Amino acid sequence: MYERIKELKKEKNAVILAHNYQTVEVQKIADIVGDSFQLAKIATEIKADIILFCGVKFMAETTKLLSPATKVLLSVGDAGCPMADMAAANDLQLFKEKNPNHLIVCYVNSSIEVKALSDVCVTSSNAVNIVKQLPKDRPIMFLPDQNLGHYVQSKTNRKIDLWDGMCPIHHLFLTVNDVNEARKVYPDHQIIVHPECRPELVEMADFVGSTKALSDFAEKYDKVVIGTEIGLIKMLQDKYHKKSILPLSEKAICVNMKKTSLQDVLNTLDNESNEIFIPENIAKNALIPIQKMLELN
Ligand code: CIZ
Ligand code: SF4
Repeated sequence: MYERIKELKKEKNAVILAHNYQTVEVQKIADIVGDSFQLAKIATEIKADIILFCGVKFMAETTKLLSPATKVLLSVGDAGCPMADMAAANDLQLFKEKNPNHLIVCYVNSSIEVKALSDVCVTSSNAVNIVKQLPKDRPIMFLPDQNLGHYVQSKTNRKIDLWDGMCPIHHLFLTVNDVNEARKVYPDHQIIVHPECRPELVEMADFVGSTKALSDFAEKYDKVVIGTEIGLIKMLQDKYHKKSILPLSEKAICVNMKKTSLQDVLNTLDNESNEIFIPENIAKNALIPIQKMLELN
């Protein structure tokens, strides 16, 4: 299958991008593996006719926004993000009507319609840095992730209103008990977690960061327990055979991220299916918060 996919890639002048949470076998066929924004940005520098994004929908949409002339395909048509679905554009519109003075900060894990209503977009890598630069006299609404919003608030001393959303994987399947247990069993390991985890768990960790920051950390240390989606941990275990890299919990599996198989990669590329289309008026407005992020980053 690898050979067939490679042939198709050449034939169609296609590039395959895979998110850090994809399975190792899918990451191995990808040209580039990274976090969603890293990948969307790299995509603008690639000269390809087709970009096949192995991940979830909002990631392929961000890529399409930044590379509008390229055909962007999503590896599996119904791979979505439950957290992104927790912020509906019409609810945000209502909030804006009632709170016209608020600056709307959206996490990149949001729908394209929500982005189109936001002032600035952030990722888990740059959220703190960007919020620090926002005008101090405006209140902030952060959505959809209450946990990342809470983390940003703790690092910036800004009063932030938090949307009632969260990532079920990080919020429900990574617990304070898991940290207590890991400290007991692996006292010589660093415990590092993603800011989508609950605040009480974030406070207990030795380091908090995006998937990119967690990977960079694991490059420097030989013994780490990582609290995030299992795909990143499997990727790092595969890369650093000799290190002790352990998951904080084996239960933190994002079903949507795991929908993509090698067969899907092959079929999607072969049939050029699951193409991402963004209506022009939405694309125009959704690009504004993304460009603002690039400018402030
Ligand atoms: O932006 C991404 O790729 C996500 C979802 C998380 C991260 O920390 O990289
Ligand atoms: Fe969405 Fe959480 Fe899955 Fe990331 S891990 S795609 S935030 S549900």
